[in-house]
Amino acid sequence: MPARALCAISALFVLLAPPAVAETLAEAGGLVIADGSARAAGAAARSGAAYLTLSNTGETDDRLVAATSPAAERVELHDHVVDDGIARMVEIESGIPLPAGETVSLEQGGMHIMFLGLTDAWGGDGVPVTLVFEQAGEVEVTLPLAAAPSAAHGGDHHPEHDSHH
Ligand SMILES: [Cu+2]
Repeated sequence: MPARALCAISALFVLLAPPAVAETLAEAGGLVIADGSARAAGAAARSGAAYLTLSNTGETDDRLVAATSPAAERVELHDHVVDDGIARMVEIESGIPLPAGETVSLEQGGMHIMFLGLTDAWGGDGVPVTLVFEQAGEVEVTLPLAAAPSAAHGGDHHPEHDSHH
């Protein structure tokens, strides 16, 4: 890709970025992985969710096909759907498409990386995750751990932990 195009994209990104600095976690191929965070579903939760921004600055479509982590027994790619006014999570079986030139955000209330059965590797300096891309291959990142949400409201409780009303 010409350097000029990269500059244009960077400039745009800076303009659109929130006041909190967008922190790049990793780059691989044309992919830029930024703004990562992970949080447990609650103080005593055995599940958690992670969010990040995936920018495909390359010229080839890519796809996030899976994620693995020693911090959980199972890691799945999830989305939220609303059935009869009730939000629930579904696994994204086919992965998350990352079209060339586009930025895809995994954020609260939307797509996320789901951690089921948290292990001792969850916490401390962050949550280690290996992202598996169709084109870019495996990319390791460490996602900063955010405080668990209050019990009042949270969009990412796994159903069996969702005890609020
Ligand atoms: Cu989920």
